[in-house]
Amino acid sequence: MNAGTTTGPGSHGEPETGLVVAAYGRHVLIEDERKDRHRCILARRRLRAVCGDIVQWARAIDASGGVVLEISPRTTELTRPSRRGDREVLAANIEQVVVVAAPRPDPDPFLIDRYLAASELMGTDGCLVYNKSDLDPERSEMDLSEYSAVGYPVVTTSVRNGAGLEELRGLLKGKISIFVGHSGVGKSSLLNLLIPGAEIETAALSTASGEGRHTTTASVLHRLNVGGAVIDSPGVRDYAPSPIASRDVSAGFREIDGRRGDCRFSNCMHLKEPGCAVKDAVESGDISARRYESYRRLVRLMEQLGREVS
Ligand SMILES: Nc1nc2c(ncn2[C@@H]2O[C@H](COP(=O)(O)OP(=O)(O)O)[C@@H](O)[C@H]2O)c(=O)[nH]1
Ligand SMILES: [Mg+2]
Ligand SMILES: [Zn+2]
Repeated sequence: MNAGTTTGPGSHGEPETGLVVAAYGRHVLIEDERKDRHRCILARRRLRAVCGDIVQWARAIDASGGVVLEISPRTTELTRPSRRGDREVLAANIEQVVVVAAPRPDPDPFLIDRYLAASELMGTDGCLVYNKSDLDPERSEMDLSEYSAVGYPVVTTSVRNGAGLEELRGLLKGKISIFVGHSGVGKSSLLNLLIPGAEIETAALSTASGEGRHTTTASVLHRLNVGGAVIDSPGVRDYAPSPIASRDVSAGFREIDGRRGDCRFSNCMHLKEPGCAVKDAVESGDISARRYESYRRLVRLMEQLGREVS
């Protein structure tokens, strides 16, 4: 019986509200209001659910699982450029982007800046976790002050010796966060330390979805016992926010955006214009030259993406 795709009278219960804790194509795992999890199928081809979505769903009466009927409007969307050049939603209703970096694999500050820019652009909190601090006791492999100087919380952690774990827990408490960053920096290890059994749970979820091979490619939402939740996202080699106008890039860099009104020209792009307060601040060292370079690179990237779509 194809209970997963029909919603005829009698086959399903009344619609109820649920939370998407994992999505694998048309298969999604829904957490109900009692925090039980159910394997569901999207009712219509046009529906596209991502981790963190709030949905209306109906449970199958004579079988396990159910069907997702509607996806509620999202408060935030973490996106990246899709292969076709527009935007692909990675996760929904996020309140905080937690960028995880480590001494190894080599930290990439430009990648960190692009994630923080994405969090600024979607209007959520952003913060930085420097994990594997046991490998860099002197904190010499990365300039963390670039981030704390502009107001991002920075937490130094180690899964090896437990350093910073309580501070991290405090940062995550009561919010829906997503862990992002290079693969291999320790996102899943941190999560497993925060939520013992998270790894086992991830494996169980992907088996229940019947799509076990997606274990490492899907985002999974885990509840914290202090309130809130963390979405563990698969590791990436690279990331950029989805296409925006190049003049909107400055909104992704708070120290640049904050000087917007001080430039001679109101439409200053802070690139070659005279009387640019941002370039002055870079010269005087008030803005990190490296963060500014990140801004310029992202402007160039958005110009390229813009040309590709048009
Ligand atoms: N030395 C050290 N190794 C760590 C730490 N955290 C994670 N690792 C190791 O780094 C590797 C990648 O970790 P993983 O959690 O899979 O990274 P992810 O790809 O970001 O999820 C594993 O071999 C972990 O054991 C840490 O704090 N210190
Ligand atoms: Mg991982
Ligand atoms: Zn300017």
